[in-house]
Amino acid sequence: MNIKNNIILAMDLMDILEAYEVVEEISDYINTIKIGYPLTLAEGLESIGIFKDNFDFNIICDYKVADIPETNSKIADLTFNAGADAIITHGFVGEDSVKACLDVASDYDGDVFLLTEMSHSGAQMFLQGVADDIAKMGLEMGIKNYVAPSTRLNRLSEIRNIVGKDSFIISPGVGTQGGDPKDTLEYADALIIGRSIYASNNPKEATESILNSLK
Ligand code: O7M
Repeated sequence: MNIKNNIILAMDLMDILEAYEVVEEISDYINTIKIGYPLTLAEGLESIGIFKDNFDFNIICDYKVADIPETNSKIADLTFNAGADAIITHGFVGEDSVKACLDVASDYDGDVFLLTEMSHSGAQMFLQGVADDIAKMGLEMGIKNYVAPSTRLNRLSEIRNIVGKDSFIISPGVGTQGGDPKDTLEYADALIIGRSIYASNNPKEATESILNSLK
């Protein structure tokens, strides 16, 4: 995926008009947004089409899909049918569930991002222990796109080692959760950034300041 300035806006505002205003303000700097449950549950799957049609952005749907294969297929089908370019799936549910997302994605010529380890501290309780195996499974399945945390660079670096330099890693936890943009890009291909931009008083300046910090 071609991600302008290596920044993905995590659009977790729950009002479509507010979300639209923020995106409009920074649309010179980004071409990719991540839409998750907050906006989708508040405003519907139509949110995807609104950003796709008006900005022609890449839309990554962060539904952290984690169900049995049959249910994953339904979720992925609805998501791509609504205009998404990519869907994010959990890996801990196992190969058959992840494959269900891959199969639907290929029908739509879409992408799947495999979530390995998460950025919050609770991820260390259970998920961290299997994250390397999730990454290895992804590699064996031929998956090219991964999500790994910017809040623990040692873990991000380890996951990069596993998936290799040809894989594409996007990394959340930058800014508000403590991850550093420049350091993260040593290992990741793009940053997922939410509140540091959309909750700022001036999203455009906030984005410019992040871009300056990357120089
Ligand atoms: O920059 P923030 O903290 O406001 O937002 C981070 C976004 O990334 C938000 O949408 C989270 O749901 C998401 N995220 C994490 O913060 N940590 C993770 O481990 C994984 C994700 C994510 O995007 O998963 C795919």
